[in-house]
Amino acid sequence: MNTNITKNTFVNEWIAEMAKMVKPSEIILIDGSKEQADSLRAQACSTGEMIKLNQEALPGCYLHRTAINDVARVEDRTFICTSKKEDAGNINNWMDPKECYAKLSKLYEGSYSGKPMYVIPYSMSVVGSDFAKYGIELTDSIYVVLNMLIMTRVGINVLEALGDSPDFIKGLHARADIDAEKRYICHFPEDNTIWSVNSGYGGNVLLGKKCFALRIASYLGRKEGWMAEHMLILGVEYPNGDVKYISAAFPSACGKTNLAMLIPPEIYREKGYKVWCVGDDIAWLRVGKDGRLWAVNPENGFFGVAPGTNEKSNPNALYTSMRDCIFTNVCHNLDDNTVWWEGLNDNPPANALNWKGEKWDYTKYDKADKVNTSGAHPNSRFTAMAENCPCISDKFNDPAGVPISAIVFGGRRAKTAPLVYQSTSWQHGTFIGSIMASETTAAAAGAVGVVRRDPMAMRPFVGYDMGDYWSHWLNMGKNIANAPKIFHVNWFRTDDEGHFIWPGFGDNMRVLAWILDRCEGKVDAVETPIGYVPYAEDINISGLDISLDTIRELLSVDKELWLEDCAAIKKFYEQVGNRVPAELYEELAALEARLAK
Ligand code: GTP
Ligand code: SPV
Ligand code: MN
Repeated sequence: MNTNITKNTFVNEWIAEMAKMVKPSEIILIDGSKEQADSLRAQACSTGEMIKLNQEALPGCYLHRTAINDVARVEDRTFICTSKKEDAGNINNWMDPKECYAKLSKLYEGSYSGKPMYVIPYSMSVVGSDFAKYGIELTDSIYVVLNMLIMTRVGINVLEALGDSPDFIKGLHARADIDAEKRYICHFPEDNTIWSVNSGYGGNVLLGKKCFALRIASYLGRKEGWMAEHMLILGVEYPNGDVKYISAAFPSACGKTNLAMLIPPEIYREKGYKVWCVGDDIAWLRVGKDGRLWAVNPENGFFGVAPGTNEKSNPNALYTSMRDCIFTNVCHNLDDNTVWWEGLNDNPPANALNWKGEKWDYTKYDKADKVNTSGAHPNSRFTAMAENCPCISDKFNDPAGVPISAIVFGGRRAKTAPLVYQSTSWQHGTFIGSIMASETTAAAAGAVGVVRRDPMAMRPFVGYDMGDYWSHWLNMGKNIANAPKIFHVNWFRTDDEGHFIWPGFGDNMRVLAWILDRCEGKVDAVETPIGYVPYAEDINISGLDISLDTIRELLSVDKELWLEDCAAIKKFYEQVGNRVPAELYEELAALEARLAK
């Protein structure tokens, strides 16, 4: 078998070594051409791996179903394999690298037999730019190839940019038996290596995304003095044409894609406000020569949550997903060969297959048991091209990225966290990020709706010790002369009946407007024990069916609840362990003291 498929000897030697283990029938280099992608799509349709959808309604769109046991990231089977256990920290699962390589080698052995190995050279960020980092993913899955072609920049130009350098991330993926008991997503930050086996789903197998652009990149960022964060990036355009950029970290399935593609309410649109999307999931951040923090989105597409996406909640995402898109685990409407999901509209298809590929009876839908009775899986997704997004920023392909005015943290909290508040300093902002908490969602396997601490929305994605990660945040702050201001939002406060109080979605613009006004020093705020909270009158509610009293309620700070939270934070810090920076313990003590007053 010819393993000399590139001009880079490091790449070739690694491919040869991996091929010896997984034993493919042949090796195919993915060159980024349309012809090759077309032929792979045709092949995947011929075997049933993908279904070609109605090309009039959904041009270039396909449907794929993953195995029923393989529909989300698996955090309990995700490992950081550093030579010292302490370096992975208490929050990550750890395995000794030698032990892990040996264990997984057995699972990989002969796993490609009878199938080709696809070699995907890809770039995170614009090829050749200062931010760019290169990876090569080896996979036995056409679905993975086709998703990577959308999500990253793939092609021969990546190999040209890499030249004869050994500086690339080595990713090996094998579907093997899709055996959940033998599923492993393992990261070897010291070796620039990712091994993923026994899954075919999203964040487990599209190795450029969570595995590289967050776990490996966060490790590299700490070493090299930059940051890899689970953040969307958006630009707010003012009527005079100025654009201010915001990056926001919310946990999985907590609203990043929605906020990134927000359409402002009428009262803002008529004045000339617009929102531009730079990224919906990941931001790489560096300090610029001008002392500001600059961000790029290293991805090239969106792997977005389908359920809940509709004409009203996120028309931009809906439009983006209607061309050149791969749908995963949504409901298949057999009457017109299109797709459907819960929350798309009020007309569930009568003749349809559910996400498992079974005949689906929508009248049996039970909100309390979505996984078993819904048409689409709660974590079903669309993989769509950024360039197809109507509100994509003209800076999307700018190698320099965009300067960030505000960093926003946010979680899904029924109580406690107010609609919005601002930190008093970078250190206090880092503290606010470190104490983030959110209800778990369907994006990861396990229970849904349980409050857990998810610092900076990075709990599942930091490639090293969490305490060291917080120190890195504090250190970065010292190097940014003109640092962004740090805020926290919560779109998910509920009333006594469990309904969301804040309308959310496009109306979140009203909160972004306050945030940017604060950055410009244009509006006052109330000093509370937790930070600066808006005067209710300063949240623009014109055109909304919501009273000033409701806004007051959304902004209220319940000291008792916060004191309870402090106790939980202390426990969490103890769990993170002895590398929690002293500054954060000081912030916690100061918060408690202010609350007790
Ligand atoms: P990942 O791709 O998993 O990282 O998720 P994400 O953070 O991009 O979340 P996304 O924008 O896809 O939203 C996930 C869910 O939250 C969807 O069901 C949305 O309908 C819902 N959601 C998003 N924004 C809001 C909001 O402002 N209010 C409310 N109530 N729900 C929202
Ligand atoms: C997330 O879970 O945060 C996602 C989806 O963005 S996945 O790519 O599966 O991680
Ligand atoms: Mn995400």
